[in-house]
Amino acid sequence: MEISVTELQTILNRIIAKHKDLRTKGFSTESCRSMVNLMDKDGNGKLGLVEFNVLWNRIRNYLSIFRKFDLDKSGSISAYELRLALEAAGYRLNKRLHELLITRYAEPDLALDFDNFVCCLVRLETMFNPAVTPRFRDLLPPGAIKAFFIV
Ligand SMILES: [Ca+2]
Ligand SMILES: [Ca+2]
Repeated sequence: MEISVTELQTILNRIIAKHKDLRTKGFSTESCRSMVNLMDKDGNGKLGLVEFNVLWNRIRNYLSIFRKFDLDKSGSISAYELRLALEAAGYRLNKRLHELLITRYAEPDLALDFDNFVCCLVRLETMFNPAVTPRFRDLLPPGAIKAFFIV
């Protein structure tokens, strides 16, 4: 079984629609495409069962982090909540990257919807984990990731 970008979008949106407490407009085609690109180890442009399972386990983990750190129960993650959530997920980011993430992923009210929160974490996890996408790391000079991301 292989899951395409469109199929992934359908699956994920069907699942998150059941969680009424989450603020989200649903996963966009673009964010599903980047998830497929990031998880697609064999490079066939689709997610096999193993690749999908890895992604799904991460999303479940992100969902529990999201709920735990949505301190005001707004259904979204504010800049302050994001910092706490990312620290809980093991990321101690410098101020610059934190602000970059907010600029890139937050809605106009500066809070992250659930789908953007997932994209943000998938992206971070990929940047930090050389086993997932060596391609990204290859673009950076040695030591750049640590220097940039760690406080
Ligand atoms: Ca694949
Ligand atoms: Ca909140």
